[in-house]
Amino acid sequence: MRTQVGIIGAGPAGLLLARLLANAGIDSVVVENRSREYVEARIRAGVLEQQTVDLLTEAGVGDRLQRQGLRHDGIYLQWPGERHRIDFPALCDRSVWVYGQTEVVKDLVNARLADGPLFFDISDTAVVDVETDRPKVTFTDADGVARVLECDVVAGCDGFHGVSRQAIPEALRTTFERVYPFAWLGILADVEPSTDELIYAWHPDGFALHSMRSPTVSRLYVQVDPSEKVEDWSDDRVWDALATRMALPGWTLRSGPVTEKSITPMRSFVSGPMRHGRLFLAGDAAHIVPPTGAKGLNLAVADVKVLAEAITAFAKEQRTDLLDAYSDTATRRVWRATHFSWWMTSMLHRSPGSDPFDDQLQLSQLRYVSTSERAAASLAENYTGLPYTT
Ligand code: FAS
Ligand code: PHB
Repeated sequence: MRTQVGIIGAGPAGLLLARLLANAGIDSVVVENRSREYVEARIRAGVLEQQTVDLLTEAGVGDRLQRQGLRHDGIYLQWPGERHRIDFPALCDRSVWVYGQTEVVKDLVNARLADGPLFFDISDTAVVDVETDRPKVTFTDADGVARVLECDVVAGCDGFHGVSRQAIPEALRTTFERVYPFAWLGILADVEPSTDELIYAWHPDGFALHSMRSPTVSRLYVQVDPSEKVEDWSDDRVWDALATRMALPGWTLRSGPVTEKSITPMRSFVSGPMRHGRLFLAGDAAHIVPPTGAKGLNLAVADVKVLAEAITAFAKEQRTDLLDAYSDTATRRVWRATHFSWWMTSMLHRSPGSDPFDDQLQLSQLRYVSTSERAAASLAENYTGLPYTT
């Protein structure tokens, strides 16, 4: 088979790249090792930056998002006895939108199936000849047929556990990693959210987050030890921990049937460069942020916006300057999101071995961000998404 761009991975990065390229009249083939049902059901991110919403809308995949997405003009920061709102429009004239990644992926899969080939359930994926001008993606398709996809460019959008990053010789790769001594246990529950906007709560027992997916579905998280297992946490234990950690006089946490429960480890990870020859990495294939800053999905979108523009300039005008600049351009934003996500995580989570001095530092930071307009504006502009040009 032959195409202009071979895309590995049908997550947000791979699917959005395929859409942006199709809109530019550039052919691509997307290959994915999971089923359609699996990728569309994978519970992940929930918060979209305004510019992510704008990009999806401009790309023609934002209709349902515009109808069902929930615009949020702020978040609450909480610590025992106090809850403060960070007012995004007042501080940085931007908002965010709550719309589950599962829904983004469904919208993008539907668009992709109309635009071009999308192979689900493949296996044995490999990237070869990336140092030549005829790189290839080899794989076995769902029918067990060995395939060779010849491309002009390969986009590695296959996430943290994919094969693309490994196709860059280890001697040429630099990785930075911080594994946090805690994880998030997340639940989906069929219950009306107990808040209009997200609550990020610091508590001596550990962090808690109240998010949501719709007016009838809540999404909540509690900080747990990374060694804990989902079966260690009954629904009642989760609800008790959430109620304790987000307690506030006059406020009640509504509970309801838990429909999904999972534990996500927390790490910061950056791998560079994000390009080797004709192979370009985007999204979690190149970087992972802890979800505290709601950056993961939005960072994947930002990578793909830059990469789509670079590939289009190459395909249409034989320009290589944007391709050559891609890794540096994308990595600059990756580090800004990595720092912000680390900062939000460090401010809100008690680590094992935290002492009263650590607690006071975190509480002082929370009070400062909640009461200083300048400090709050810094959080607001990062959380809602700095302009793509920075
Ligand atoms: P993805 O991992 O989404 O997609 C990669 C795709 O490549 C997958 O479909 C995978 O099946 C496929 N693939 C992998 N190996 C392959 C191979 N060899 N051949 C073919 N295909 C292959 N972000 C937030 O902002 N907020 C959150 O709350 C949040 N929660 C998360 C919870 C979990 C458990 C995880 C893992 C991530 C979470 N994230 C969150 C981050 C997440 O949203 C990612 O940033 C986002 O999915 C990045 O999208 P992609 O780069 O497309 O990677
Ligand atoms: C979510 O709704 O899943 C969510 C929201 C904000 C975060 C992380 C996760 O920071």
